[in-house]
Amino acid sequence: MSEEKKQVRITKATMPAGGWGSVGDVSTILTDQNVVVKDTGLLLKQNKTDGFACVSCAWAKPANPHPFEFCSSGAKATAWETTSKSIGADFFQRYTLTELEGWSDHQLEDHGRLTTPLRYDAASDKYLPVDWDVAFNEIGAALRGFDPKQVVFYASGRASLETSYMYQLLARMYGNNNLPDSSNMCHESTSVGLQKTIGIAVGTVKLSDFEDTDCILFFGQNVGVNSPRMLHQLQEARKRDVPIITFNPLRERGLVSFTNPQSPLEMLTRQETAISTQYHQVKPGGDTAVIMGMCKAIFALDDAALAAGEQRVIDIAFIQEHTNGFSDFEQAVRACSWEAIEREAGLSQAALEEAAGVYARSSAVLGVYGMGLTQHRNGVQNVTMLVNLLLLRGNIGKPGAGICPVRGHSNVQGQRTVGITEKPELAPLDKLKEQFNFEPPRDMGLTTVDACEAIIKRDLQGFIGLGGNFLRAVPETVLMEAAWRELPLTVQIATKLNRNHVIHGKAAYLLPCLGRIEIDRQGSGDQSVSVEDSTSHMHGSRGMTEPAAPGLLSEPAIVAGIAKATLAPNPNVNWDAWVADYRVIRKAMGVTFPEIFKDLNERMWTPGGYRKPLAAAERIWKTESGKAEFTVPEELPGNPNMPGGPDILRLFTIRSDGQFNTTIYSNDDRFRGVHGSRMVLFMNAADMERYGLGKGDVVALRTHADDGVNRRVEGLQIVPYDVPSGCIAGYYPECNPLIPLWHHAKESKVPAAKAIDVLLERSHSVATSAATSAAPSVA
Ligand SMILES: Nc1nc2c(c(=O)[nH]1)N[C@H]1C(S)=C(S)[C@@H](COP(=O)(O)OP(=O)(O)OC[C@H]3O[C@@H](n4cnc5c(=O)[nH]c(N)nc54)[C@H](O)[C@@H]3O)O[C@H]1N2
Ligand SMILES: Nc1nc2c(c(=O)[nH]1)N[C@H]1C(S)=C(S)[C@@H](COP(=O)(O)OP(=O)(O)OC[C@H]3O[C@@H](n4cnc5c(=O)[nH]c(N)nc54)[C@H](O)[C@@H]3O)O[C@H]1N2
Ligand SMILES: [Mo]
Repeated sequence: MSEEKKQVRITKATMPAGGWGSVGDVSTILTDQNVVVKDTGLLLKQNKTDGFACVSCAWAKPANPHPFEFCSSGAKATAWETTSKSIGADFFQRYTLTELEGWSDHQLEDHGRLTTPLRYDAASDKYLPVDWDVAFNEIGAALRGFDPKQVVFYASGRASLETSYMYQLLARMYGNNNLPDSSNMCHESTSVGLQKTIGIAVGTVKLSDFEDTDCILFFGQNVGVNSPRMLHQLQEARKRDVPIITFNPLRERGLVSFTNPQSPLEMLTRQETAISTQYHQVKPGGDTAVIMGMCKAIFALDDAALAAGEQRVIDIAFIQEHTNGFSDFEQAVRACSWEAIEREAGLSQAALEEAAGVYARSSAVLGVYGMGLTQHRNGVQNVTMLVNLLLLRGNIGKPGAGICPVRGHSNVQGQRTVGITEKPELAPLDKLKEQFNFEPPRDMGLTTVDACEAIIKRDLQGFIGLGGNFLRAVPETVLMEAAWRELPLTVQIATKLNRNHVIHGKAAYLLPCLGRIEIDRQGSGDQSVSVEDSTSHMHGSRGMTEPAAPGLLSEPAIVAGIAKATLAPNPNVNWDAWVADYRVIRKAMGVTFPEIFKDLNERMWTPGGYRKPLAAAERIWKTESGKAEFTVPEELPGNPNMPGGPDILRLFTIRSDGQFNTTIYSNDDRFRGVHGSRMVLFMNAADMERYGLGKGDVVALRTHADDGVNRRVEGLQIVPYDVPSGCIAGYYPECNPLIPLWHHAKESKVPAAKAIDVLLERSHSVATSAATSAAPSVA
């Protein structure tokens, strides 16, 4: 293989998560982003009842917060949003959009906040300033000319409950349910799987369950980077000697050990808490097999207990009273061979028995998980398998137990709650009809994958993006980028410039908005907003810093601007009154969703937030049978979900600690010891030897699929890493050109970003740090 230019620097990453490393990291980004030093007091207001809800992850915000209730990831997100760097009309005068296409994700966003509304000018190939009213009127006129079914209203999980409520109403009054959300690429497997089995679409766990639990199972979630504040709960659990059993193909630093950067004593004495008591490096996609194995081991323990006349290991009283489908599930588990389980899980029977033994001895168990379960062809099944495991011992609906999907964007769960959904049955359409006197559309809307299919088929006319970087986050980059340019209209509401703006539709508008941390001044005074966290608690959030520019509008104002210019006037919806005073929006939300949002104006300031009603947490099962459902996995171990072969490697895409999704703060991945480049592949030493590769060698990847599309990513440098043999890891979004659009979860349609079958090839180019980081072609 090629011996080419090396730019990546690989160091030994031995520091614990948290610790001095994270402090250094935070000060670097505060300095780089020129965050005014007096504003760093801002961090003290992060996730506090009288402060602002962090714009990074959705993890729960406690009622009695730590003095510094933020983590290095949250501090970076705050610095990135409150940066004093900004770009205005002069910036866009300097560069054509074709030139900007050559910029990296990092370069585009690093220039700072967008400050002025822009409209694409084809003659100069530039974005030129446009007045807000002109932009709204032109967008409205275009939308009125389109077939409403051919327009998509995407949302990226960050906008507040208030904005999101207005946005879904805009789409429905316009005439569609085309409301895909970033959760379509994320925890949709959770929403589908949990709805089917326990009758609610969200987790059942709250923070106090971490105090009451005596065992935590941790599947496919990188807590040290993606939800670091949860390390406090894990550290406290470890201090009580609670076992934490982790399943993850990579040994992630945050799951190995943690030093609390907010504890002076721990920092000075360099104390570390070991987080995982067992660490099982499962093969990507092997979790259904893992859980099958654990259930099989539990049935064996139960058989032995029965034979010895001892107390049973499964909770038979719970199973009889609360569940349906147990005997079919039991049969399927008993019929499944250990040999098949071991092969698919990549773990031994002994290892799975060890994990099951701890589970069987524990009386209250939490099942925590993330993208490692959901972003697979069998992502929904992975989730329902975890439910099966928990149900076996009654571990849902009692203190210290439950299922805990760790959500991504800070309000992604809340957006679904207020009606941003393509599934009409999940929105209170009758209520909306009565409240606003219009006929809501009843047909199924487009998911993210459906929207991509429609765009590729040239069946879509307009795309409105409430935040996000859709084009960069979705699979099938090459076909998507080509089709995107032919969209008649793209409108992006955003804080920072990204690739989804420089690649644009024929008519294109870029509308800059206030971020959540900024003071939002409207007619009735400074406004607050609300969000929902991963544990279904609602919180108020107040902006604290001066807006990045005087001309910015708030997200509610932009949604209202588009709505007024697009829809026929409706006396029941006074968009202006909503924008003038967000309390009025919250009142309307309370009318639509009385059980959840009644008195939101007062309740949103409850310390620690207030929780929406969750039937399953009370052991009320809103399923068809009225019981919690055991489900038999459709794909038993032994049916791999993609055809394999000796030369095929299974790629899974991961995040570094230098990014928030497609926002790339830096090219360094401190926890994994990689510096200076994201164009890398993490590979097992045995595989490197098999392929004759050395550290830093440059290769290309091609997707193994026989659909006639050539999907390639060039210029990836090899990093030796402790990852199971036959599997490799690469970064998201750089590897997205390798994911076929059809390669998504059944039922939930979440792109299967964690198990892509690829072939390793000689690279045509040296290592790149380039914008697109890929030059694939279509055969
Ligand atoms: N700092 C920071 N915070 C973030 C984000 C960010 O990019 N940066 N993104 C936010 C968003 S939108 C989301 S959804 C969450 C994502 O947070 P996570 O759910 O943690 O998502 P990932 O980091 O993509 O992957 C999680 C882990 O899954 C493991 N994994 C991969 N394949 C498998 C598998 O088959 N089985 C198992 N058991 N494990 C597997 C990977 O090694 C990785 O450690 O984080 C949110 N928070
Ligand atoms: N291969 C692979 N692909 C993946 C994943 C993976 O693990 N692997 N993960 C998937 C997941 S879990 C997700 S959630 C998606 C993420 O997909 P998206 O949510 O679409 O992408 P982000 O990168 O979070 O969006 C970043 C942009 O949001 C805008 N923004 C930031 N703050 C605000 C704000 O306050 N208001 C507005 N209006 N705009 C704002 C900025 O312009 C910024 O450039 O990607 C998915 N794609
Ligand atoms: Mo996500």
